[in-house]
Amino acid sequence: MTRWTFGNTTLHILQGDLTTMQTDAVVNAANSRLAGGGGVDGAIHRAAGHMRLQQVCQEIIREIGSLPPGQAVITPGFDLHAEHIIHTVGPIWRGGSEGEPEQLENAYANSLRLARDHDISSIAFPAISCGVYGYPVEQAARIALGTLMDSLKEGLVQEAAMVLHGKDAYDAWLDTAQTILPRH
Ligand code: AR6
Repeated sequence: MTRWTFGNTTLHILQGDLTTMQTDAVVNAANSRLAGGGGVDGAIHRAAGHMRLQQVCQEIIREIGSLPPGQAVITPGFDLHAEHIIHTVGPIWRGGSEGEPEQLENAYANSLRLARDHDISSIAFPAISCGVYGYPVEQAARIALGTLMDSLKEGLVQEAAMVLHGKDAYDAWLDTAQTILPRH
C-alpha cells in the first residue's frame, strides 16, 4: 500500500478486494440499469446481499429511468462493512473520442460530491470502466488520480482509496501516481 497526503487528506493506493474495505463508502462500477452484473458489481452485490441491494436499486431506477454514464447514486451497504454504496456508471470504451474521458472524470467527481453531501469521510474506489467496459488502464489511472487529487485538495472527503484487484492495474496506478502526484 502507498499513500499520498494533501494537507490533512489522504489518498491510498492498494491491491485487494473492494468488498472487504472498512471505509464509510465503497463505489460500485455499475451499469445504467443498476441491474447487477459481473466484475466488481457482482462481487459487491454478493457481499452486500443481492436481494436487498437489488430492491433499492430497482426503486431508484423506477424513479430516474436509468443512470447515465458519469452520474452517481447512493444506497445502504447492507451486509458490507461499508455503511454506504455509491453506484456510478463509467463509460464503455469506444476509442476515446466519444466523451469517454469526461464521463470517466465525472464518475469519480460526482461520486466524491455525493460522498461529501452525505458526510462520508472515507471512500474506496475500484478501477471504474477498466474491466468489461474496456477503458485502457494507464489512461483511466491518469483521470482517476487527477480527479481524486483535486477532490482531496478541496476537502470533499478526508480519505480516498483506490483498490486495484489485479497486479497489472495496481502497477499502472502506482506508476501513474509516481508520475503525476506530488512527491511525498
Ligand atoms: N475489488 C476490486 N476491484 C475489482 C473486484 C473487486 N472485488 N472485482 C473486479 N475488480 P468491471 P467496468 C476490478 O468489469 O469495466 C459489470 O458487469 C476489475 O479487475 O467490474 O466498469 C457492471 O454491471 C477491473 O479492474 O467494471 C457493468 O455492466 C475493475 O474492477 C460493467 O461490468 C472494473 O471492472 C461495468 O464494467
